[in-house]
Amino acid sequence: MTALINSTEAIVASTKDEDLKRIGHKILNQQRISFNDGVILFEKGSLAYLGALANHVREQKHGDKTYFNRNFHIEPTNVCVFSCKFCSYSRLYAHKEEGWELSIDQMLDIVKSYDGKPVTEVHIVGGVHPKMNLAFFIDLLKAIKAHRPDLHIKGFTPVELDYMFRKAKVSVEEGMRLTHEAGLDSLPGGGAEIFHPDIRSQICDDKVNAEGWLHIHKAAHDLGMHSNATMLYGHIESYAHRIDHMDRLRKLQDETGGFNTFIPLKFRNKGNDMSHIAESSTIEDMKVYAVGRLYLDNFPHVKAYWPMLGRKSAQLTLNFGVNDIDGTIDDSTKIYSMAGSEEQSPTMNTAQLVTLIKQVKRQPIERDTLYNEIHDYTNNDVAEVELSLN
Ligand code: V47
Ligand code: SF4
Repeated sequence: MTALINSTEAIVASTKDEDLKRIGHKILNQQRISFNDGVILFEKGSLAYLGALANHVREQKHGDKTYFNRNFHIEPTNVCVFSCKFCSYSRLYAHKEEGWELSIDQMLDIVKSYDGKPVTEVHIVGGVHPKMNLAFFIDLLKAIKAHRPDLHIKGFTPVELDYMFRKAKVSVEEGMRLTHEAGLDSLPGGGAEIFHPDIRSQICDDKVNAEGWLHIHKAAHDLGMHSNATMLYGHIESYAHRIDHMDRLRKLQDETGGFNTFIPLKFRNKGNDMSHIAESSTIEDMKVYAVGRLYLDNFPHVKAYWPMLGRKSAQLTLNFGVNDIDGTIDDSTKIYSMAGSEEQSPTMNTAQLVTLIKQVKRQPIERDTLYNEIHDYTNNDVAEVELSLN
């Protein structure tokens, strides 16, 4: 690793661009980069330069450790009162017969289907159904916890929570307290999209705004809960909009320290109202991960969500700042396969994921939601990994 750090110093020293050199020195000296620095990195940073810096920071924080978590998803419904232009998944209430809506018993059956399996987390997220209210979700949370108390429930974006709290006429703080007491352990990162109103008004005009999203995460952090943050990139946003998004996250993280993970989400263009927009290149994808790692100096983890990005690109991100790959165990979420991800059947078992990480000489570590290490697979071969699952 020392050789790598020295080689990063050499790359910074040899760059001809004075701005990039200045920013590179800041990063090597562990100084925070500014808003303008972030924009400059996007504008002028080559893939090699950004990759070297992001990998340097990644290895300083985590060495070769690459985390994954065994979880499963529940999508209560794809019926949604909102109409985000990038969404390929939702059905309006008026067409609800084209969608699905699960009862509490049906969702509990999904949880029960994992009985005896070594999953540590359930991720619950879906559309905003006008009839699924706060009381319904409180009953769901209680039912899951009664059945399997050790299962960490990561659920509901501020889009869903804002709607259910407003309908139930409770404040954000009260709503978060009620859901937390019922069993909600942490919040996933969805619904963030791009915070800046100039973009948000064009792609998801009618759902919770940036302030509302951040308020709900802050209320969760104030209760001691942790959460993630996503950024939907690669559509109509500019570099400055991306940095503005990260800047708002960085500021809240300075205040609360409650975010675990930043998850850039690549916009996929199939079957939605933004299909005319070309998808970003793999080079651009890697740059987003790298700048995310460099700008969000107070976020411990950066995650690639492979069902959306594809396996090979996810592997590549491990050299561009990423230290976490999400998605194992029948992770059959529909949101990406419906939006045109190449992963039409997004399932990968633990042995496959471990192999994927080892192929690029990183250290596969199973974690729980809060990044407690469960098992280091470095010295297990694939056959042993498979055996350990039986
Ligand atoms: O908020 C919707 C995105 C998100 C498209 O916290 C799209 O661990 C690309 O947030 N192209 C939901 N993206 C998923 C999500 C998530 C996923 C995995 C892990 C975690 C976590 C969170 O999906 C939405 C939206 O930003 N999305 N449509 C699309 N066409
Ligand atoms: Fe509804 Fe979420 Fe789709 Fe927006 S992204 S339409 S809030 S399901």
